[in-house]
Amino acid sequence: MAKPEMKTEADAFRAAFHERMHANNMYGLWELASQMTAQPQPKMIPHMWPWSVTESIIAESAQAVPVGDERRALQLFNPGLGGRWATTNNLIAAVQVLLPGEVARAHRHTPTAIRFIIEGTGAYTAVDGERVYMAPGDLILTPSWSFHDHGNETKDRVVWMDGLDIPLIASLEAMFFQFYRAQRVPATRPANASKQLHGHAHIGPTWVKEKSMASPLLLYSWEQTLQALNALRDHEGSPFDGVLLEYRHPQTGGPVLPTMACMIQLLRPGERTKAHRHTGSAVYYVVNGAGATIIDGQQFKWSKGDIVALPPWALHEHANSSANSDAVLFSIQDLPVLNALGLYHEEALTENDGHQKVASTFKPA
Ligand code: GTQ
Ligand code: FE2
Repeated sequence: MAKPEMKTEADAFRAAFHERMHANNMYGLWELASQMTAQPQPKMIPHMWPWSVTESIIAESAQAVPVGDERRALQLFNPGLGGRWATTNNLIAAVQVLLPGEVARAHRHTPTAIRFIIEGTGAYTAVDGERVYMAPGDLILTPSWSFHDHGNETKDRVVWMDGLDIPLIASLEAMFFQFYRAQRVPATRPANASKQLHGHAHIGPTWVKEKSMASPLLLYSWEQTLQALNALRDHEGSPFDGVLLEYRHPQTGGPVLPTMACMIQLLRPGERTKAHRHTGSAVYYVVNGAGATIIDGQQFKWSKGDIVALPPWALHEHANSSANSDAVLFSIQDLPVLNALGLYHEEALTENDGHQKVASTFKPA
C-alpha cells in the first residue's frame, strides 16, 4: 500500500499552480524536458514485409476488391506507428496491382509519388497527359499536384511499389486532393516524351528554360540503371552502402524530388558493409539477390521482393549472402528534407570493426 503523501503548504500551492496553468493551456518546460531527447527516438520500428506474404495478399486483393475510384494499393503500416498511415515517420510504401483492362481514375494530390515496377511490361502511368510505359525495374515519378491515371492494356497483371511522402505532407497540414473530371487525362504529349527530352545521362536540352524542384524526367529505365551499376561495379563504392547510386534530377544533379531521394545499390557477391546511422528514414525494396540488413542489432534476412523500413538514426549495415550473385536494393529516402533543413547528421559505428552484434533475427508474423 502506498504511503499517504505528506503535503506541505508549498506542495499544495505548487499542485494548484500546475492545475491552473494546464487549465489555461500552458505547460512548464520543466514538465516537458524528457521530450527534448539527447538523440532521435523514433516511434517507428524497423520492419520487413516479406514478398511471399505481400504477393499472396495482392493476388487476393485483385479478386476481392475492384479498382473503383481509389487505387488497389496495399499501404504498408509500420507496427510502431499505432495505426498511422505511414511506413516510416515521413514516407509511405505501398504495393499496387492493376489487372488487364483496368484503369485507375485520374486524380492529383500534393503528396509526391514514385513507382518502382515489380512485375509486368507495357502498362502505363499517365502523368499530366504523358503516358509513361512501365517495365520491371523502371522508376516512374509523379510530382506533387500532377494529374495521373494508371492503365493496363496488356494481357497480364502489373504490380509496382508506390512510394509517397504522405506522412510528411499530413504533418505539414498541406494535404490537397482532387479527382480529374474524367476517367483519364487526354494525351497532350507523346508517350515517354520526358525520357526522349531529358533521359540522356550527361547532356540535355538548352531550350528548356523551366526548371522545377521535381525532375522533368518521369521515367528512369531499368536498362540505364543496370548499365550504370555494372559500369561502376569495380569501384570501391561506399563502405556503408556498396555501389550506391542516386537517381538524379537532370537539370540540377540533385534529388529527383524535393521530398524524396531515390537510390539503387549494388552489393557485390559476398560484400558486407560497415554500420552507420543518419537522420532521415528509408524504405528498401529488394530488386534481386539475397542477403541481410542488421538494424540496431536486429537481423532482417531478405530476398527478392521483400520491403524493409529503416528508422531515422538506426544503425544499419547490409550484406550480400551469396558468393556468386549480385544483390540489388532500391530505396526511397526522405534525405532531401533533412538536407534542406540543415538536419542531416551521420555517424559511423567505430567499435567492433564497424559491425553490430546480432541480438535477434526478425521473424514475420
Ligand atoms: O497510385 O495514385 O499507394 O494516389 C497512394 C496514393 C497510390 C496512386 C498510393 C495514390 C496512389
Ligand atoms: Fe495518386
